[in-house]
Amino acid sequence: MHVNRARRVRRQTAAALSAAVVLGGTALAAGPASAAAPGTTPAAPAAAADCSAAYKIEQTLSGGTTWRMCWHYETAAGLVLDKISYQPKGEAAPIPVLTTAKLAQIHVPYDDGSVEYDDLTGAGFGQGLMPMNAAECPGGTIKTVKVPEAWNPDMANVKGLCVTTKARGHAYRMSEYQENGGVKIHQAQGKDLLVYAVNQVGWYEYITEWRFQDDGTIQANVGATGSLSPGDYDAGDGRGWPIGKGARDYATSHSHNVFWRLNFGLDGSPKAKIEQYDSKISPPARGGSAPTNKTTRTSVTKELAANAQTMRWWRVVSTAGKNKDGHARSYEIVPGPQAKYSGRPFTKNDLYFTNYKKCEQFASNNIPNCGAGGGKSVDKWVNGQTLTHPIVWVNMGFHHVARDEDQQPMPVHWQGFSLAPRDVTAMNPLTPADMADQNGQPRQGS
Ligand SMILES: [Cu+2]
Repeated sequence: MHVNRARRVRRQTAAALSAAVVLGGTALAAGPASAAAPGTTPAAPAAAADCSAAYKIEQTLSGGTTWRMCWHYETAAGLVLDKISYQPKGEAAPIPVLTTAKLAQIHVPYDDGSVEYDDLTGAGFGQGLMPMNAAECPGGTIKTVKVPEAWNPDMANVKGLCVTTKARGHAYRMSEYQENGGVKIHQAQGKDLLVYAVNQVGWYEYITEWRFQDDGTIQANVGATGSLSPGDYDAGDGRGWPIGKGARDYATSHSHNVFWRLNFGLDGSPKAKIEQYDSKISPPARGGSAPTNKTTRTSVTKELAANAQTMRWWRVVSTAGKNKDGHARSYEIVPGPQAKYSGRPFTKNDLYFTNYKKCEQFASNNIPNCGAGGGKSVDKWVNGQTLTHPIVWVNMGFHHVARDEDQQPMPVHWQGFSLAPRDVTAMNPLTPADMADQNGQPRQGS
């Protein structure tokens, strides 16, 4: 037997109540679960970000880079980051990067075909915001989040958003050989700003994490932890994995297909261009000593459902700003490791580029009404429109075949992608002052 929706909600509510008790809140027993009926989630995404002090995040990292953003919390989408800007040292003003960045769905189909969930819009993801204690936000601050339309009044205000920093290891290392025969080691240890929240859905707890690196890179990750659903221990070979003694207790395999929605605002403009790059390797030419590789650019001018391929990549290019080398600023989309699930039209592609439409907010089981024939999933929104204000949808699937180590608790498994700055600054934003003259012309060692 699989855990049905009602039971998942009950479990979630029970956990939320016990968490409230831990925090000293008053637990109410009455009916939040009854408010959990599908379709009751409010439709409209929140209006313009409230960026009063409580909703502002600003962090200068050790390399001199400052990230700024606003955050808000939506009933279905959970944590939403707005007006994200990046200001490395040497830039006079913040460089706007993203207008809005958020999760757009976590789709969880089970391998035996018994059930599939849309965790954001159909299973109460946003309602499951979990309180954190100081230990799980090391060195940071935990902000209080107001959960709109909270099913459980005791969980309407949750200390649930961690803002902290973390060492990343080497940002760079370089040996510089001096004329006197010595070696000067240039090295820097990188630092990231981390913003994360934990949402419980059924037996799972999802960590939604955003990392903002001092070198301009943004990473979006979702980590799944908590517990395997005990109601799903009935699969056989090929659909599950035995996690109890011997050939018993087969946990049903399933996928977590996580979608993100990115609304770029590079240099303050929603009008960006999308480019796809592909490389083709050919055998050595006659007389040549090695294979050749030619990289070509394709302008993506119309809505597109795109797929990763070896040596293929995409970037979102600013139409409003250039770096000090005169190159258009851009961010490259770097998918992480993934297992794409081909079972539904909206999971069949790794990326979707759609033209902005306010009602298009969730990759599947979309809540706002896009009108007759408007469609409920992102695949339907790729229908030939010219991209004047592109929205980027990233789909990263993880096929979870359980293992003995998954109990108990289940170790976090991560999936996500990066956005890498490409020509946002004229040089490495962490270049030390004594190498600032090496733009396009590195000094030769002696
Ligand atoms: Cu899983």
